Amino acid sequence: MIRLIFLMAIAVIGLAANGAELIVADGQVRVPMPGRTVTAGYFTIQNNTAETVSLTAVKSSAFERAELHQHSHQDGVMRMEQIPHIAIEANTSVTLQPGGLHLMLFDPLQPLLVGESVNLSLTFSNGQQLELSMPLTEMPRR
Ligand SMILES: [Cu+2]
Repeated sequence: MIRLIFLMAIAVIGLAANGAELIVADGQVRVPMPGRTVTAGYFTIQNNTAETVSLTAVKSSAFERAELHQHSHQDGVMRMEQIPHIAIEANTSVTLQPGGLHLMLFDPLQPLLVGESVNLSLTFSNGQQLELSMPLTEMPRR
């Protein structure tokens, strides 16, 4: 029994150490335009592990649905499409930003106000899950 507890302790320490190897920074979620129910989220993922890790799923209790999207140019038209995952190669970072990779959020389940924040749960291909809080920011005017 003592041996089992010892092994479990090692497993927990292992997970904790692993937890520092994927870092999400500079997160923000835009407040939707008035009357709109779709918005976008942006952040940077730093992969400090020795292997490629993919972001495979995102959930938020503040939205009905979240999808990973990318922008592409087709025949001079800017389009966006859903992608199954975002891969971050070993010791690199990937930034989700306007005009590029982004998080698409659908159908808010709560009032969204600039300055408040929403929670996001990010699931990665290595089994790691990150629970994050990201500030709500104003949609830039065009
Ligand atoms: Cu999109």
